[in-house]
Amino acid sequence: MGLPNAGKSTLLNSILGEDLVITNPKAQTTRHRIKGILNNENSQLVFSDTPGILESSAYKLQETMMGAVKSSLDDADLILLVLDGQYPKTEQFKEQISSLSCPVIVVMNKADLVENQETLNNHVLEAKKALNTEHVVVASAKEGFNVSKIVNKLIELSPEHPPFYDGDLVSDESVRFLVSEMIREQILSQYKKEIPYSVEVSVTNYNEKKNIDEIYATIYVERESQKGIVLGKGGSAIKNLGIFSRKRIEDFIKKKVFLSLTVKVKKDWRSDDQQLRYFGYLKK
Ligand SMILES: Nc1nc2c(ncn2[C@@H]2O[C@H](COP(=O)(O)OP(=O)(O)OP(=O)(O)O)[C@@H](O)[C@H]2O)c(=O)[nH]1
Ligand SMILES: [Mg+2]
Repeated sequence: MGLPNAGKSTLLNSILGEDLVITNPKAQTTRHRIKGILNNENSQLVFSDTPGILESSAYKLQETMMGAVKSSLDDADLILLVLDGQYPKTEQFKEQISSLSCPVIVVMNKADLVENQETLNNHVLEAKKALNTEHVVVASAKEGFNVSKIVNKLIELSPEHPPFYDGDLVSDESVRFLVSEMIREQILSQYKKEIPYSVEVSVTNYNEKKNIDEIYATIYVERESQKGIVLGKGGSAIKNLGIFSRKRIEDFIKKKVFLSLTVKVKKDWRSDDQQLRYFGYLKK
């Protein structure tokens, strides 16, 4: 758990050694609870990546995102609280952390961006005191610094239990879902202002062929004007989006991809229960 942009998803990818979940400098990148599984010789850790905690919700979508945080916390044996080491805002979590019954490990992330060692040391001391925990690890998810230390701590503090998942599975999410997220990741990178927040992506068809996977996806926007922006002049923006998305997906599935993107308007989908259910944000 942590605030938007603290580096939760980057940390999960670094732990897994794979770009499973999407990351971006824009806040509110993660919208769902997404599981990632780390299998070691004698252990299995099941992580839930969660959306960043918001103080208030302007859209129904954000309410469902906070529901995903809550369900993850309710299920967890251990909590990893990821803080931005530059501005840890420890006090903000004091009450919530004290109400949890499971152990909490605090990750003082983005250590590479904190220039002064003394500042970092002070942030660690403050976190230990405010959150009443000995488990504070200074780390950089982006550079992989101290990531194995976090994993070792998690294994040490985890309860013993038979594995939940078989073998080498890295996630129980469908490839369709992961692919739609990767397209959304490229939208976050390539479009400005409200576009990334107004967009949802859904894979409508996935045909696995011998040497190539054919993927058809629809990008939903809230208004007609946004459709024009996503397409760009003469379709130039969506063409670019297709190129970068295809590359991202190919790197992940390690196979050639044919990708076709369509844009549709679903008016005000972020505030509409029926649409949110359709996109998997609300239980059926
Ligand atoms: N320099 C530096 N950047 C980092 C580090 N960890 C994450 N970042 C960057 O911080 C930004 C946010 O990272 P995310 O992993 O998407 O953050 P998040 O907490 O999952 O954000 P939400 O999903 O919006 O809640 C990205 O641009 C990352 O590259 C780090 O240790 N050092
Ligand atoms: Mg995230």
